[in-house]
Amino acid sequence: MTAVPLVPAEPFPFPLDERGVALVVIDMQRDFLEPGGFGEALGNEVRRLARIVPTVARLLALARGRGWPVVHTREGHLPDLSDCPPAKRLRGDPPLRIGERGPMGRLLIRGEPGWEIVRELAPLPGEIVVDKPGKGMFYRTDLDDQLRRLAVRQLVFAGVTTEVCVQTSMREANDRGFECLLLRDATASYFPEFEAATFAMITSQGAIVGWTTTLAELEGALS
Ligand code: TIU
Repeated sequence: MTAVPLVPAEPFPFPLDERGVALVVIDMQRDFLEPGGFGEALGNEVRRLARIVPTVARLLALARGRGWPVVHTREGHLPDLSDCPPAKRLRGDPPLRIGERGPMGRLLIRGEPGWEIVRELAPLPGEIVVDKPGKGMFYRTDLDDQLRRLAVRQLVFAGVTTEVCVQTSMREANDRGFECLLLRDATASYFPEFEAATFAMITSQGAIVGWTTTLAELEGALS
């Protein structure tokens, strides 16, 4: 048995096995981070999300340097909206709903400028890019098969937003048997109180959904 590093974490240290870990970066798209996108159309003040970009960039560099598989997700819909149910499309102001035209193209539509991942965090060739129509990264995607082919058992999570697509994806991953570690300083919500609530929820009851840590603690454990 090879000893695995213990990452200081809540609610207790996370035994990180680099033979089966992947990094997952959720939805770091212009539509959520920049003014004029889908996040703002829903009535949110978007600027606090961009503050995590340098931390996520450092995390990506760490994962790439250590040879971990890297997964990027993008939330978005087909131009004809056939994959967007009314329960989702009817949110927000009518002129600013999914599929309507904004300053970065049609809101949350695949291929539009606003749907792109921010330049600083662009996927590299060979990395897994998952296009998802929902909040969870496994809903109507082949990610489960891709991760199993790579013998991935543990997932390190970053991205936005903490209580929507990140938490949903962590819960889906937990049900599928993956151990999940969320980096508190590499995720963000439009609502700071929801970040704290999410961290408390997922780590409660002995890591019922997963663990949380910081990038510095992860880097320290691996150095
Ligand atoms: N609205 C919100 O907080 N999030 C989303 O709609 N998608 C993601 O979290 N990616």
